[in-house]
Amino acid sequence: MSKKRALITGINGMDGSHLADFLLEKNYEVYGLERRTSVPNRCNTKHIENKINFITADMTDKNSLRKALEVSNPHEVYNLAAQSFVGSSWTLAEQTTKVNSLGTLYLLESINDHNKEIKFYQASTSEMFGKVVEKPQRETTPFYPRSPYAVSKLYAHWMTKNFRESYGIYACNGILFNHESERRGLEFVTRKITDGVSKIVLGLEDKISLGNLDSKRDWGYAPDYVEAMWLMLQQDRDFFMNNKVGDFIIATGKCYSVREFLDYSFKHVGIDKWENYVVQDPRFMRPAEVDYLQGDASKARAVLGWYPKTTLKEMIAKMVDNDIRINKK
Ligand code: NAP
Ligand code: F7E
Repeated sequence: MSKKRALITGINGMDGSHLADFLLEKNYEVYGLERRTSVPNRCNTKHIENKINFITADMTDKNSLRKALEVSNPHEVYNLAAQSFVGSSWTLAEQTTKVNSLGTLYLLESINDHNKEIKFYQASTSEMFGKVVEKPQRETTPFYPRSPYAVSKLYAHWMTKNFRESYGIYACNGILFNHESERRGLEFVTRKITDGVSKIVLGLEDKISLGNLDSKRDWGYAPDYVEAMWLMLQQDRDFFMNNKVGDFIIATGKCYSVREFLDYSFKHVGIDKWENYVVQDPRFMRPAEVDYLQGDASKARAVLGWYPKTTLKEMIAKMVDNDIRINKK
């Protein structure tokens, strides 16, 4: 039997690279959409570089997406590309909207033109719940986005639903809560902390500068979460369309503050009082904050058989140890 083909946008990002690992393991032919950069940006995919069919395209350039579909002719498309950093979305509101909102529209329209049988995964986000109106958040919880990033993702979320209902496309929204890994970008709070802890323990730095320490997040491990993306696209088409099972919360159900994340990270290297090494800097505060996110993934467990496998402490240990290894060099 010929291999299944998957096209991943944002292949070199954290999730894109973990999903590529996962799909290669399942014997997929993997096509990775990457944007043109002056210096190659394949740190996360270096180890599988020769197994991926890279395609240069850009989410803001519809024609390039159309060509990417022609070249890859995929069975499944995973739309992971985004301006994904909430903190920058106020200064980059227009670019965030072009990539995250219009980019998704262009991709959906191109799929509709190219082949309606393609199964489509959209990277939706818990940020859409923003100023939460219910705890924990479920698929039925109303949205209240609090940043240009969240607003842009809400557009893409509804457009994905709209293409499902208007054109019968198997288009699925994974509403993923925060997930992290050793490949997380350095500006996100978890990696900023694990990288900072590693530098402190190695004597390279003496403090970490952070913003709001009171916000709470439901943090999972990215390699666990890419499995959920794949499972969402493996449902029977008729069952999917008839039961409107298309949107899923993916979360651990557990909620911790940034302070608790600091506590676990420093304790991992034997430091009990993290307060001695952390300073608050207004530069890292946001114009509007999301205070509390906690997801209820019981629908994913019931329909997909998915559940998170890695605990927060296990993930922190992996991230800190990895950063110590990198920063020792
Ligand atoms: P990430 O590491 O920031 O990766 C995003 C990828 O998108 C990068 O590879 C980036 O390319 C690419 N990209 C940005 N602009 C592009 C453009 N104009 N054209 C083509 N590619 C472009 O993000 P992630 O954490 O893996 O997240 C994956 C997706 O899930 C994103 O859509 C994010 O919004 C969403 N999400 C993430 C989380 C989370 O906690 N991680 C939770 C919910 C949803 P470069 O490598 O060139 O920068
Ligand atoms: O912030 C606080 C910050 O930037 C988490 C993205 O993947 O998950 C991510 O968005 C919290 C916020 O992630 C610093 O104010 C304190 O309350 O790590 P973050 P995020 O904004 O939750 C969602 C689900 C996505 O969809 C996004 O793409 O930590 N915080 N001090 C800080 N955050 C950062 N980055 N830096 C600090 O110094």
